[in-house]
Amino acid sequence: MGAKEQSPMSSVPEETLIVVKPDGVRRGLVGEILRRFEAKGFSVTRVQMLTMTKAQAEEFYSVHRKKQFFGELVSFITSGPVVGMVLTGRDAVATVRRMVGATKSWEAAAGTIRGDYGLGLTDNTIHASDSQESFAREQKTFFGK
Ligand code: 3AN
Repeated sequence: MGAKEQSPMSSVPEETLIVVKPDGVRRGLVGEILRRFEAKGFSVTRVQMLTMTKAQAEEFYSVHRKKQFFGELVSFITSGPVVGMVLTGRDAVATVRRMVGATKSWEAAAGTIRGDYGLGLTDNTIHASDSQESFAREQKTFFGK
């Protein structure tokens, strides 16, 4: 068995971070998003609402610094309050990203959060960490430690 594989009987919990973006908060989707992750079986182990500062947003999205949409992304994520949650459970990073859906909300599969609740790209309702390394950096940036 490879390092990433688990026996069907064992379940080593993993952590990931989701952030309900300003469009999701403005549209009153925090409860529905939280409900989906709890119903799936994840534990919400940390939660906070805040409005990101520009510096915090630039660090949060630092992997996209060179992209042409970086300025738009930072200005959008700082445009209003967001809600961050640490979710803990089996294979959390990959499982949560499947539940979030494709980046382009209009193409995201029905049944995913982006597929069910929006049509946006920059304003695509929710962020989810794409790896354990991203989770570690994003958690520190979001919560301050
Ligand atoms: P995901 O959030 O699905 O992992 P990434 O990591 O490729 O997507 O992009 C990070 C964020 O940047 C996306 N959630 C979206 O808000 C924004 N974004 C991605 N591609 C574009 C683009 N071409 N134009 C504007 N914003 C974009």
